[in-house]
Amino acid sequence: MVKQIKLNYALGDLEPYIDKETMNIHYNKHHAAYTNKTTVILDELKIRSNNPKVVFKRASKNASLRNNGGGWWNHNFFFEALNKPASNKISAEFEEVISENFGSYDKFVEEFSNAAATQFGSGWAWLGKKKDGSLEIYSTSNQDNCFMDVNKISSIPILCLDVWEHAYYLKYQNRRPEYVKNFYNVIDWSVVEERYNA
Ligand code: MN3
Repeated sequence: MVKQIKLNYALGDLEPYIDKETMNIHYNKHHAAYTNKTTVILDELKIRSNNPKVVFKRASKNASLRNNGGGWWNHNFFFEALNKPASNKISAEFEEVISENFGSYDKFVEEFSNAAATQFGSGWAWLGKKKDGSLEIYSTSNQDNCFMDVNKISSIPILCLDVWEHAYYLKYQNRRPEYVKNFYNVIDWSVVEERYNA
């Protein structure tokens, strides 16, 4: 049985950047549905683990697991690294890491935003840590992630952004770039830094 993470904030706490109603539908409807379906699928497949490396090993062979399982895991990872705008300061140490990799924090924002904006249709933008410790930015389609055998991404994710329309359409309609721009106000950098150091 897989679970949704408990949010460290109330549904309305990400306002004005992500509105309460979007969070409500996103977490309580979309994410809950992906999670429930994933539990059923894993049960049928007799997969007892909730480790993404195990769960998604043969994702290419099962579209339902790929779509619903990706929806379960990706949203947990996404919601876990969000928090109230006021509490989200990047540490000097981690800003240095970002600068070493991308030139500056602003350059990182530019590159990540570009990945999010240019992902055609539904999908995700990701920041990943490679084996040599360096960081890379990429995007995936639909609910795909790096643990699936459908791609050759080898870095470990430390941050992601949902760019499905359901993540922003109520508030932003077709203005995905504006949603992406506002995302940086609600990133919980302490979670991202912890993942980087893990
Ligand atoms: Mn979503």
